[in-house]
Amino acid sequence: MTALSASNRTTAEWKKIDSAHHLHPFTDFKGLSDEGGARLIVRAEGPYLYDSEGTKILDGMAGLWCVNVGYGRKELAEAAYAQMQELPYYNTFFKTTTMPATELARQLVELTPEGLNHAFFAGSGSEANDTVIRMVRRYWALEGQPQRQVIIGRRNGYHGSTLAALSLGGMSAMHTQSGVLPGFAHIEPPHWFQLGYHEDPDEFGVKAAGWLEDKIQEVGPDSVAAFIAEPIQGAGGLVYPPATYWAEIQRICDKYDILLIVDEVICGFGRTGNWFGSQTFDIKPDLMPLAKGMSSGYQPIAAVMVGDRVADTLIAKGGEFFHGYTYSGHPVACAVALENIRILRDEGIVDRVGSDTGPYFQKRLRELADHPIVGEVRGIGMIAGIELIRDKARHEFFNDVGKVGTIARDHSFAGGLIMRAVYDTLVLSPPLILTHAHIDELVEKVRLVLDKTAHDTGVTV
Ligand code: PXG
Repeated sequence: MTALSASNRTTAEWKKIDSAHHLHPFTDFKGLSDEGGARLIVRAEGPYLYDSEGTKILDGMAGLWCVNVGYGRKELAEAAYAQMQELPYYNTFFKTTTMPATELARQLVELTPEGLNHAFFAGSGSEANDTVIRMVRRYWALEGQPQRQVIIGRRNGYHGSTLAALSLGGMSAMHTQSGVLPGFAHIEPPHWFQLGYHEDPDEFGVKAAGWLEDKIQEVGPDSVAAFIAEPIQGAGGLVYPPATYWAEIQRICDKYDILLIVDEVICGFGRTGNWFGSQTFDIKPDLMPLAKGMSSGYQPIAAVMVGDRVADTLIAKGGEFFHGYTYSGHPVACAVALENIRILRDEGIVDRVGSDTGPYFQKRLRELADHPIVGEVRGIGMIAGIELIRDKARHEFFNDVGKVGTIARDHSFAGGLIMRAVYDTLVLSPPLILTHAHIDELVEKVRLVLDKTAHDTGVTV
């Protein structure tokens, strides 16, 4: 077998072929092609990526919030190789199972909060969330309340890109392009810095949770099936909930008897310093979609953890559930997820994010808060947002929202650090294996990015 990297195509040739034939996700096709095509990533090790020009890049996003154990873990490759040789594929439909799927379900039940005793497998976070919608609707139909159809999500919430998942989510650009399916409603996220800056954060948290109650009243309590949210809103700009928010959300869901779906696709598998964000914020989900860090991105795999309330009904009253994917419980993906969980646990990675590297990462990033264009630094564990602002004293944001974020993002890429910009918030979600030295390197790079961005926007540093 010859690796493609051994081919003698030049970088320019790769880029040309890619531009000619490859449509990239969330990309302006023509814009990318006009810029000369995509950057070619050829290998990676630990928290570093290398492009075809040999440039070493610190990956502050762990791929797309997913490579929790870092790159180059041979054990994961070996787990895939061993499973491929023994049984590369068999499905879990038609009364069959495989050992990796069964064992992974068992371990996920053990790891996740109490009461989530069943797993349904999927291939991506989007598929997991489509599964969630199917389960919620089926649950209410079986409970004799089929009119409970509406699932409430949050503006800028991200739950995936299929038509159903984007409807669940609150990304207006996606809604405008594709339309929204019936049966979905959205409330504002608890974004204190933008929506409640002049209020006490705890009071704002209660108020923001109250928007759920308002929406339930508006839709009609008998029509609402569930509420979905990420513990920390990730792709929507790192919205960190005030301390009072989640307890109040839980109380409102209980009061109206609606299901609580906690999307752990980003927060799961150690990112917040616990195995799940639900543990960090003391939430009791009825349904919990998982993906990304479940295999550290080494294989596409996702799951929905199903709480007893829903599972008991689906099992006892449901008969056949007409839902599933060819790759539900794919044995190779499950074998890799199992080995990934072993690494996260046995190497103490999750524990370290909770007690050592996570607090250090947050402390060092907060040193940037005194920078003239930094309005707020927020986050926990290995997830953080740095919101840029034009005038701190007056709490005035930049006019053309997103422009300054993009300038910063471009400086970051040029300086060898992958950092996302969501509007004017810089987002970091690095591999969980960062050492203190890696964190120091990252923070230095971010400081340089801020200085250059301030310079470009005319703010004196
Ligand atoms: N839920 C959450 C919370 C996510 O962040 C999904 C579901 C969907 O997962 P899949 O595997 O279908 O992509 C996600 C995905 C970004 C970015 O630019 C974020 C995601 C995906 C792609 C890009 O921040 N999150």
